[in-house]
This record gives sequence, C-alpha cells and structure tokens, in this order.
Amino acid sequence: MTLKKTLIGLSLLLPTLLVQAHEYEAGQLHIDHPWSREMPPVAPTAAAYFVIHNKGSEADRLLRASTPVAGKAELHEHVHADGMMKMQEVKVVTIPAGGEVAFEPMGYHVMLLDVTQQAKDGEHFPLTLTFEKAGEVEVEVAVHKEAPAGYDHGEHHH
Ligand SMILES: [Cu+2]
Repeated sequence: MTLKKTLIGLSLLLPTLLVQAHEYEAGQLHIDHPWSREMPPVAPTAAAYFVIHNKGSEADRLLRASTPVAGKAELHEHVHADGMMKMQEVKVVTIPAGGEVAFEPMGYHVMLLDVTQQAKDGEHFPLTLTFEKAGEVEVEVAVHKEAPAGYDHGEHHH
C-alpha cells in the first residue's frame, strides 16, 4: 500500500520535475534549457537557443542540428559587418574543454528554415543536436513568448 502510494506520487511528480529542470546530459556535455521564441503562424523561420557546458577535459564540436518541424536547421552566428548586424551560417561550433557556449538572441543560434508549423507559447518540439564526441542528443525546445530570464541582454543592441 505504501509502495503503491509512493509510486503514484512519483509518476505524478516526475513530468513536472523534468519540465522545470529541462536540461540534458550527454557524455561530458550539459545542455541547459533549450527554448525558442514564439513566431507568427505564417513565419517561415524560427530560432532555437540553449547553453552548452563542457565539463570534460577535451573540446567537443556541435556539427549539425535537425528537427521534424523544419525542412532545414542551420547553425548561425551574428556578426558585425559594415556597422550592421547580420547572421551567417557556421560549419561547426566548438565547445571548449571546461567552458560553455551560449546560443542566444543576437549570438549563436540554431536557425530553423522552411518551418512547416510554428509552435505556440507553452508548446515544445524535438531538436536533435549532433556532436563530434558526444554524438546525437535529442532535446525538447520549449516555446516562449518572451526570452527566459538571463537571455534578454543581447536584444538592446538594435
Ligand atoms: Cu539565423
């Protein structure tokens, strides 16, 4: 009786904990809170953001990304060129040993192109990240109207 109660309690609790924590471990990598900003339903593109920590003693490299909700996913960065901010594709993103790389507005991001159906605030979609050493990691990208706390500092530049 007690055990059954405990199990029911756990199964109710677990999904909540997973959603709140919303982080992923892959080998030496730790991926924090993947999220995307809600876009208008007809928008052809969206962007996904997260922070990757590398707890290992060797660098790893993010090679590519893919998701069933978009025809194509590219790794992008923002660069200053002739006084303008523009984004361009990068082939790989290196996660230094003992370091971290933030994918955030106005920085690195996973660009989703040919989005078939835009997710709404509160929804989420799967994203597969492929690393050279850690391999393939599937994460859930949470869709928000506003950037989560700590992600908004890049947006005052324009
Ligand atoms: Cu982009």
